[in-house]
Amino acid sequence: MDSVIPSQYAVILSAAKTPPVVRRLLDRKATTETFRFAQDGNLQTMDAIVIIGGGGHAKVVVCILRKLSQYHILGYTDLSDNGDLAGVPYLGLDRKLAELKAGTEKLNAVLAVGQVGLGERRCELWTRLQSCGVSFPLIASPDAIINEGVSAAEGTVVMDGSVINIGATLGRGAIVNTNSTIEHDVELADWVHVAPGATVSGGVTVGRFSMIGAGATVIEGIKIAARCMVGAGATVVDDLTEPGVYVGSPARRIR
Ligand code: JB2
Repeated sequence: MDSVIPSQYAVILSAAKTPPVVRRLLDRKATTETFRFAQDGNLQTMDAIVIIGGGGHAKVVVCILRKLSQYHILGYTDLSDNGDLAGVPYLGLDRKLAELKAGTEKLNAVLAVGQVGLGERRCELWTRLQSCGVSFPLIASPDAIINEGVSAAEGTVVMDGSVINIGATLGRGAIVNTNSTIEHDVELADWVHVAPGATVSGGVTVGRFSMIGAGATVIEGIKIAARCMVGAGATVVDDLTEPGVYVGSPARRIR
């Protein structure tokens, strides 16, 4: 089992007779750093991360981050204080990130404002926050299956139980939500959200900002344009060439 050493203990370590490797770590700007002993007994730093958004999606992201044991979660930002978020404290508004970034070499963030709808809002948020030097790593649940030959851009979040197969490419800020399937050679453009339990079959392309609703199925080879919203449980059997909302089986445009 890994043991986590919060930074306040690192200060105690510095006062004791400290091995050179530990001293090197302590000499770095450590305001947001935490250390842990990995299974091989070596001391490692944990990467500081801030959760953006404090709603339902954020809580699920917190659980995944904890399982990864790689990140020290500093807290979450939101438009207002939603109280304790699965044990994670509220830090303040998004401008808090610039302040935290000033005190550390590297600060990570995860965009955890999921919201059911098109991905424009997440893109706007990312653009604003990235300008203060924050990094958005790929966050992939250890309980997802990501097979060889998959590529994923920064800021993508892959949730528990999802399966992503060979040749799939995931764009920036994509959400591959719980128990969804992204088959071989699928292309998800930036800011796509595949909701829980959806199946995107082999060779499908999904355009920027589009969302595939919970439990929907897209059959193989289909092309979905940008800004399409596929309703929950829909079955997409024809290309969706225009932005719009598509529901039913077979999926038809309703607006
Ligand atoms: O600009 C923002 C901002 N705008 C909204 N900055 C920050 N830091 N936070 C922002 N938010 C916050 O995101 C809202 O104030 C709210 O607390 C949170 C969104 O929470 P909500 O529970 O409404 O949605 P969600 O995105 O966490 O979850 C939805 O989408 C998921 C994919 C839910 O419908 C879930 O059921 C779904 N699985």
